[in-house]
Amino acid sequence: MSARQIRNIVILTGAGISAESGLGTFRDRGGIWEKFDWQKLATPEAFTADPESVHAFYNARRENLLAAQPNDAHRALAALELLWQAEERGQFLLVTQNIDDLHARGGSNEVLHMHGELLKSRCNHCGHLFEHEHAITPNTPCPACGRSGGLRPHVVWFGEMPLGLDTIYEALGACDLFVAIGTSGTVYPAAGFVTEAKAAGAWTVELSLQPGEVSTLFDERHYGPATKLVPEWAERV
Ligand code: BV8
Repeated sequence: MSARQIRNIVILTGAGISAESGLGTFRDRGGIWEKFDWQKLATPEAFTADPESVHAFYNARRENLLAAQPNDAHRALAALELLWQAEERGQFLLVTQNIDDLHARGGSNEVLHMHGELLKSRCNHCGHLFEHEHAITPNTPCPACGRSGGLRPHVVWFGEMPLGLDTIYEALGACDLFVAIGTSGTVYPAAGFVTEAKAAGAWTVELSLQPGEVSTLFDERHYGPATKLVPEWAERV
């Protein structure tokens, strides 16, 4: 499919795009889920059982994030978004599984965080959703209703429904090009997006350090560090 024919594009990113910004991935050697047990830290049951430890886990990741900077892969996607809109090429949807804000800090205007955002929390008492950089504990009062014990990170835990699925499936159903960047293809429903895109007739591309769990489903695959692969690929689109 020549670049000119591509109108609607859906890009899915995972932890690999932020690895060179110093944020750990999950399943690589020395990854987050090698050091921490996701069943004890990233499920609603874990939060009910031990909110102190869950808050400490996300507070530590939040501190790491505040010290991290976007990289050339984040910036290349931001530039492509601008070009796509300037040339009115068609739909451009950037979906990330990452809870970091490096796409936005890299210049992206629209980012759909399907697994939530680390710099946001919400109150289980009053539903208030707010941005913050400071640490949260079970005793931290809600800035809206003032009650404590109800705040939780605005992230999607295992067993919880991801965010924005309607928007994502609609875009996948109309896309000409689907690109997965720095994701291992192990977590659903994100790992199933390539199948949805193919069903819509889209050309599918995997950019990652190594083949993921659903690599064989992609029409085109390139392996290497995101800061090299993504700018090169964005040049060609
Ligand atoms: C749900 C937020 C109901 C929190 C995360 C079907 C089959 C089997 C299981 C399921 C299924 N459907 C649902 C499930 C259950 C579960 C699931 O998939 N389990 C897995 C483990 C089998 N899914 C859920 O529970 C989901 N919810 O299903 O709700 C539902 C939904 C829809 C419709 C009906 C019902 C919710 C899952 C979300 C959990 N939250 N994160 C937090 O961050 O703490 S998941 C977390 O891991 C990330 O967000 C990400 O999504 C996911 C995968 O990680 P990746 O980003 O891919 O990172 P990973 O480390 O794995 O890979 C990194 C890759 O980068 C590697 O390939 C590496 O080679 C590459 N790389 C490394 N360095 C670089 C690089 N690439 C380029 N450059 C580099 N420098």
